[in-house]
Amino acid sequence: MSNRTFTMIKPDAFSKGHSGAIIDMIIKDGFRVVALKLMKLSPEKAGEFYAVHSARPFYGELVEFMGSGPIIAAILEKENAVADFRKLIGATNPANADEGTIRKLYAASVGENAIHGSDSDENAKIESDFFFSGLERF
Ligand code: 3AN
Repeated sequence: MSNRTFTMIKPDAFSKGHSGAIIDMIIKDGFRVVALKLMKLSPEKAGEFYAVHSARPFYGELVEFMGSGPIIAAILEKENAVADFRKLIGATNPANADEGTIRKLYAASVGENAIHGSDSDENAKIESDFFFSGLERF
C-alpha cells in the first residue's frame, strides 16, 4: 500500500466550489485516481473516522464540520504517495502551509482546512477500507 494514499475534499472546499481545481492539482502532480466518490458523512461515520482525536478539545467541532456538507473521498496512487501528498496539501494550519500548496490556496483555518491526507501507509489502508469496497477501486 506504500504507493497509495487516501484523501477527502472537506465540506468547506466543496461548498466554495474548489473541488475541480483541487482534483486538477492532484492529477497534475502525478497521482492516479484509484477510487472516488461524492458523499455526505453521517455524524456517526464522521465520529468514527476521527475517533483517534476523540480526546482532543476540537473533536466535537471537527465531527460537526465534517458532517456539515458533501465531501469527496478518493484513493490516490503514486510512488511515495503518502509523503508526496502531504507535501502537496501543506501544513495542517494554512497559516503555516507553503506557497502553492492546496491548503495555502484553499483553506481558511486549522479547523476548516480544505483537504485531508493520510499520515502513514497504515492509516492510508485503514481509511481507504473505511470508505471503499474492493469493487469500487480501479
Ligand atoms: P492533518 O489533517 O494535517 O493530519 P491532524 O491529524 O493533526 O492534521 O488533525 C486532524 C484534523 O483535525 C485536521 N485536518 C483539522 O481539520 C482538525 N484540527 C487539527 N487541529 C485543530 C485545531 N487546533 N482546531 C480545530 N481543528 C483542528
